[in-house]
Amino acid sequence: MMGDDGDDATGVATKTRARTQRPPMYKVMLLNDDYTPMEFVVHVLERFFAMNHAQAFEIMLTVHKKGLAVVGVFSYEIAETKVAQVMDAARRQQHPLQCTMEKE
Ligand code: TYC
Repeated sequence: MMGDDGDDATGVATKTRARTQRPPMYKVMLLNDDYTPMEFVVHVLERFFAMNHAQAFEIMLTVHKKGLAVVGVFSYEIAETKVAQVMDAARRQQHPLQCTMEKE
């Protein structure tokens, strides 16, 4: 019979194996702007992305110099939550900081 690990019409034995599906992952990115204080960005990275001060400072500087940086990769729901937390904190402090997500 044709199909999984059978002979196909050419007589060549073929095998197909069900592969484990991994859930799609999403990059969470921070965007640079001219107004959000550096200390606020560092604080956000420490608070919502579990970074220590040195890591947070380094990523903040990368965003500042390059325009954006990936700050983490998460499942859809976690990524959505992180973006919402950052955008909420920025809005409450009236900073224009932007955070977005993109499928990996
Ligand atoms: N460019 C900002 C400044 O000079 C700092 C900054 C860094 C803003 C990272 C946003 O995602 C950002 N105050």
